[in-house]
Amino acid sequence: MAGNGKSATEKVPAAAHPLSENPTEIASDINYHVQFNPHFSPFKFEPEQAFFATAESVRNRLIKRWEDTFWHFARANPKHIYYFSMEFLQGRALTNAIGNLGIENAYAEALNKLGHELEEIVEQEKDAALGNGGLGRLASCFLDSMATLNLPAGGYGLRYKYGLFKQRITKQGQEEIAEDWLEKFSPWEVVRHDLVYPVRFFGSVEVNPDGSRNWVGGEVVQALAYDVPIPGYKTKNTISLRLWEARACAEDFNLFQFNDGQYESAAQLHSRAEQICAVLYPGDATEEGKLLRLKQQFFLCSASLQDIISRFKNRRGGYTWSEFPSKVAVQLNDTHPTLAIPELMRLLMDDEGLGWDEAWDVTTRTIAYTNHTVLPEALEKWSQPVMWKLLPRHMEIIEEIDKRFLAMIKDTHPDLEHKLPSMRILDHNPQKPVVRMANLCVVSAHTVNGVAQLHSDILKAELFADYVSVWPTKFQNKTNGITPRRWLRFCNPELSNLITKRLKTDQWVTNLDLLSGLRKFADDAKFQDEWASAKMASKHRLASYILRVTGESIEPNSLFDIQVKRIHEYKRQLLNILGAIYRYKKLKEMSPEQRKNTTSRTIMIGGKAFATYTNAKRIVRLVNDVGEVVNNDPEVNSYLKVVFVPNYNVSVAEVLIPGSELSQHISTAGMEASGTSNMKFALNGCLIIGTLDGANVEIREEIGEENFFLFGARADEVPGLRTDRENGLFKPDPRFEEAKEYIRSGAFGSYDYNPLLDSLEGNSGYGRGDYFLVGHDFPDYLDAQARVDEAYKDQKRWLKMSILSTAGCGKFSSDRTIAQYAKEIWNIQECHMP
Ligand code: B1H
Repeated sequence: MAGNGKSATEKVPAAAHPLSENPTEIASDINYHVQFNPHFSPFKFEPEQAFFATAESVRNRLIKRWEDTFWHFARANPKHIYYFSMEFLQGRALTNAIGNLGIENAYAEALNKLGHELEEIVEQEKDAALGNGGLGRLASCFLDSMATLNLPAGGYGLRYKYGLFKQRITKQGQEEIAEDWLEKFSPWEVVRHDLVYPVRFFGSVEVNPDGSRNWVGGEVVQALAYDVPIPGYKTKNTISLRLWEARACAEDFNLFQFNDGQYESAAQLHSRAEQICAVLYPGDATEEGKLLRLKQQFFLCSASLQDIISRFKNRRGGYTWSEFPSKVAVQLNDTHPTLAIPELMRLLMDDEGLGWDEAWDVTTRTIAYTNHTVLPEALEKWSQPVMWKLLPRHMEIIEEIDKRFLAMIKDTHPDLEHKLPSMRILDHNPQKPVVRMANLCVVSAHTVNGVAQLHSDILKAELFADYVSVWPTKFQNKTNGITPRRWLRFCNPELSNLITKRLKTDQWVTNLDLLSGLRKFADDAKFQDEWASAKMASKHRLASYILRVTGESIEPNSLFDIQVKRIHEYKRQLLNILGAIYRYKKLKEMSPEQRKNTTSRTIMIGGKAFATYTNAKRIVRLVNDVGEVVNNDPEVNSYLKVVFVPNYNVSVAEVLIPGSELSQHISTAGMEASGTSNMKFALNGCLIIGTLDGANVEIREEIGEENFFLFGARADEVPGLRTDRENGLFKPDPRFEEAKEYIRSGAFGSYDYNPLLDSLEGNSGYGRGDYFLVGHDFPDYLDAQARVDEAYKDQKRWLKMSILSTAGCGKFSSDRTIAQYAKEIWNIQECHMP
């Protein structure tokens, strides 16, 4: 999608000589990069140097396909989809690139010739962690599927200097360290020095004699494009992730002040510009932090839309604005890029001279919105005074959208008039007037979707219920998915080779429904043996990893039980660790003989806590404190270990998930919009213990209820249970009291866990009165865990369930999700490179 000049009409250049796939020639190409693209002192060819040279060699192969794809799209001129996201959690790129290009063996051999092992070289790469969790990783899986499905598509995001923080675990719990993913450089990005757009902040609105309006003054920063190639699997199509970096204009550097020795004030505007892309999520506890986050959001929207409009205007054969929506689709990844709505209106009206109605028609037919959460604290609301200051023209436009929405409802849905205070975009609460971003999205987008069936149903029945009668066809479901390339084919070679051997085809990698062909082998003893060996290889790899990063030695013959995700009270890591504590206490009470009849477990918990989320940090500390006691208790530690896996990220997930046997997806029902790691685990033959929440519901439907360890309250029971609790009707199970009491007794050290435990007591309020129903679900959870222990004792039964898990995961390919978005929301077709 490069280029906004007249390039689209130029002659397509002749194809360059194809890049060799011969290992000897690849080796000499890698050597070439070491020599002529030197980033290090000469004659160093350690793994790190080998990684950068290898990545550059691979990148050149991608660049050829990338250029060809760009020209192909330019000629065919299809409708494009642009995925706007504040987060892309790409992880590492090398294995994925050579895997998608189908040249992993050639590169492995080439590196051997140079005295290196591919596995070791791959480990040198830093994760591109430009995201927090599921929402960001989903965006990256979507890009992989868009490229693989040959869709004319691209992603727009920000090039944060520091991605998600690195987590270090000390005796005190979690410590955050800035993650310098660009410390050396990223071999994958290409800076486009010719793609620069001005983005304005602050200033004022000027009214022209003809009544048109202009946003002027304030401060202007430059958005500079960095492109990352996204190769499709077994296709030449290679699309772009375009990340914007903020730069100050040269004129903003005050030479006069600098020469006068006032270095800091001379560079003030420069450092202000640099702050915009400095960190992934600037803490928003302060007003400065909030303003910076808002600036980031606007910066993404403005630069991306200017880029899209410039490309639209330069396309072959001219343009009329009314056909913009038949050439451009924009998908908003949650409300974070909502400002695309008023910004597109502004660009069309103030810069292109369209009237309101025409601009509104174009905008609303272009933009669609995905909601990813119903948690009230995650529903964005921006202060009106802050918005008026930073984006005065946009606030005028938002006021007008709000005004017209009110008029429309009064006119066409008078029955809804009494709902307008909560339905409208502007909340004029005098204490705290805000703009409700989700409402702006619902009013303006042509389609609104949730990310799993249950979540989409909740959106229609609760969060957006009042809008459904106004726009009955606006609301859709698109159940999330994951890319089978990264999350099975590449991260689990043993299992994927076995699957390919059994199915006698590797077509499942792009047609995941073919996995259902494994069902008929679920009872086959030979296949079960092979399945067990493949799993064991991954368990050994996982055990070595744990030993390396924690010093803890874990037993590959124990049941590997994993919960990895962001630490949040609604995800209920506390339920997991209370269960582990109860298990430990019971093991202590048993005789040695009794212990021998139990199922040995290794419980692994990992995830990052937001730096200012105190209870989440207490949970991290508790898991570590419990591990310290349990793992050093010689009576018990061959039956139970509790390990906190530090610094959970995409590449750690690629080691953990293949080696898992049981994974926990145990959120309070109705609170996890979808979850996507549940799909990754199930795809890798891991059984799930979980609640009826998010995509768990659909996973259980697909793999069969007998292969899923279900427990806990249902979403529709939750409000009643909370009311009961408030009315003093909750009777805690004695086992729950026993587990909490064990912590209070100091069994896991002297740290004061009372504030955390107190969140499980009382009878009312968010975060008090056990809002997340840990106490209510605890007995049912223990029963489900007992069923797990029993099932694991029968290895044939367990293996059958494991095979059926994988076999039932066809639906959860992001290829299926993206095909549905393409057809049902974007109305775009594939544009396959010959
Ligand atoms: C999800 C977020 C999110 N939902 C605010 N919402 C953020 C909200 O930086 N912020 O301000 C960042 C992220 N993330 C997740 O999206 C859901 O919790 C998961 O259930 C879901 O699977 C995932 C992808 O749809």
